[in-house]
Amino acid sequence: MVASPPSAPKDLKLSKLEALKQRSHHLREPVATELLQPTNRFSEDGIQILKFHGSYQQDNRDNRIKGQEKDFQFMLRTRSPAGYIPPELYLTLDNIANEYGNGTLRATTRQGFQLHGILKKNLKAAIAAIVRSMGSTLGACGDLNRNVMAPPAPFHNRPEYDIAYDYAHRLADLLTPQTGAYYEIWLDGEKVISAEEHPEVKAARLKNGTGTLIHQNEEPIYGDRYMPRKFKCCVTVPGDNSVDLFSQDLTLVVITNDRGKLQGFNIFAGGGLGRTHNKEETFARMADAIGYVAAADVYDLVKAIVATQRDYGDRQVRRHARLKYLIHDWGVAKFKAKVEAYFGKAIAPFRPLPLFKYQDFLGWHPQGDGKFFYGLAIANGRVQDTKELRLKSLLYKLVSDFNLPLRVTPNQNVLLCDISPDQQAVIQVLLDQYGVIAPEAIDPLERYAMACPALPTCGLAITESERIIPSILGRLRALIDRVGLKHEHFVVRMTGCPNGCARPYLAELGFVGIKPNTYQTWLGGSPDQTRLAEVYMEQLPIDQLEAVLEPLLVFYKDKREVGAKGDRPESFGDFCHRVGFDALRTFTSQYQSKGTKAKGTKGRAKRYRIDIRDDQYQQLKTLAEARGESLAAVTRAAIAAYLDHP
Ligand code: SRM
Ligand code: SF4
Repeated sequence: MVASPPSAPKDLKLSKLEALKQRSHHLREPVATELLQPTNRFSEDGIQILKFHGSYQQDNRDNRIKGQEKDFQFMLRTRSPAGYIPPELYLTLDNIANEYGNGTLRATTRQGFQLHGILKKNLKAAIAAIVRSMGSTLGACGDLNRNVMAPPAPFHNRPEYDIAYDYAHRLADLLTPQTGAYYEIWLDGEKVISAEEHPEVKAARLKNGTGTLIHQNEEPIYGDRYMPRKFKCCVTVPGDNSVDLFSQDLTLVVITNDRGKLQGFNIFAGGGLGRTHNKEETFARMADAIGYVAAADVYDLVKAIVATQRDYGDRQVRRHARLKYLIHDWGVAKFKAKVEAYFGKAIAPFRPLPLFKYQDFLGWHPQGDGKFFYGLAIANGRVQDTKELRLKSLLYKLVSDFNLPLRVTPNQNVLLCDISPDQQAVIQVLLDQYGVIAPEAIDPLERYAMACPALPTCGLAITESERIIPSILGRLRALIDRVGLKHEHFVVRMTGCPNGCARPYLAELGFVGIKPNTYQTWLGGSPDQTRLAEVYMEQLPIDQLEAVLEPLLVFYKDKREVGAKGDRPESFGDFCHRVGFDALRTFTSQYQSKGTKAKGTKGRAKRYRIDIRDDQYQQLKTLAEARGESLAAVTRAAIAAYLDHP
């Protein structure tokens, strides 16, 4: 029995940002007016509304000089469902980076591209060029549905992959803002159609729901004030966690029948990673399994979930406004009941799923349609030319010479798609010539690592991230080799603040900037990002990286489960999770590094734990003090004496 349609709570008083959204006239003002003003920046209100158009006002923090005006510039982010970037769009982005930006592009953790360093006077030309090249930045930032993710691999012989890709686009279209503001402001009203919407999406957007639609509104799904906060979705296939599905507000998992025909979707909801240091009421959260929906009803269910968050999400306290807090506060049962009230029927039970695995799709792969794709690694997503690797020039050449579409991966890499067999050899020659190394030759520590941009562009960064991670990974590699784990690797992710943009809370080793040169350290995530890590150390000064990690790695080396021959041994994250942080800390406290071990011992001294009573401990301690010897020496002597005459 489904409850009657909901009546959303009425806000007592609108918060500053809610009032701003309300009077923005569906994202028009004050951006439209301020864009025409001969200034190099927007007002505070302008900055907030500009985000919905896919742009952030930033300044180059390296160039800050006390007392002088900041070096204002803008970041632009594409909205590219499933990471799809048509060739003409890529070439345009490259041109904009050269002409108006800082000369680099950056593949993001949500499968878009970012451009940095654009001046206000060039913003309109840049956005217009993107839209005319089949791209968009609308809704890439702001309080609405963000870029919809999907596994990027174009496996055309595995129907579930094509379905996930298709539905990522449909979901993106369904939840795209309907306001005319974007075209009015950036294209002088010219409505450029980038791709035809699926007719089902058009119909679904306007279908009269039980409270899901706001009638007579330019934004029938969002209304005047859009969402309380950003909203993030993905569509994936059973077993594929390339999208970090547990970190999303809403995840759809494609369910097909034996013949690969779409039946429906499993639904997860309530994931999210953003936190604030020292504010326990903010936390990273894994999405919960909600249920199953038949394909015919999927739009209605998505609209019902969006409407639930739209109407009940916290619009007073932004820090508490994401869907994850609503589900946490209500519990899954109440959340489901509210969603069902909008949906108009009960949500079916969740279908069984295989275990999810992480995949990065690097290197050559058949697409299953006679063509191939090549997954190209991009360190931290930064597309630029260096002495060793002329990545930016290579990508431009490959896309322009062969007209290849790209798919950005959720791990800040790109897949070059639709390569015909006769192009493969010549493309491989170009990859070699420009300095690309085979995926197997990349240190897996680097291959699976991610870092957010942080300094100098991100206004919220507390520490370095993208710029420091290469040296951190180098030090980690040296340490791992030194403790005798030469072929071992694990997932390392780093961010310059607790917002979680490179999803560090799902890594096996996560570094989260907490104060300059100091990182909160997270351990215990799984290699497939299916478990949340936990804080192991509140503040790790980065110069103590080796001292802190060495005992953990040695403990791991000695005590991990090895399994059958040929199997990969237990991973570092799984190990930390299994033994628990108490055991890690105990081992660490008793650990003597090779560098400090007693003279004459070969290798690291072995340590054992023995329980003794409090009074015995006190007796040993008193004796040790009286004799001026160490507690350990006195204890050893006492045990030896007993063993000699038991
Ligand atoms: Fe993020 C804010 C960069 C993915 C959580 N994020 C920012 C801003 C815009 C900083 C700001 O508000 O001034 C960063 C711009 C930095 C710069 O200089 O470019 C920024 N976020 C990024 C990107 C580029 C990181 C990357 O290495 O690729 C990612 C862009 C994705 C995209 O194409 O849309 C990016 N951000 C994420 C993710 C990961 C994800 O979505 O899968 C998260 C964690 C998941 C989540 O949302 O829970 C994330 N970003 C945040 C938050 C915290 C949100 C929260 O709920 O508390 C903020 C701050 C905010 O919104 O107030 C933030
Ligand atoms: Fe900026 Fe923090 Fe996101 Fe890094 S995690 S990009 S520092 S907001």
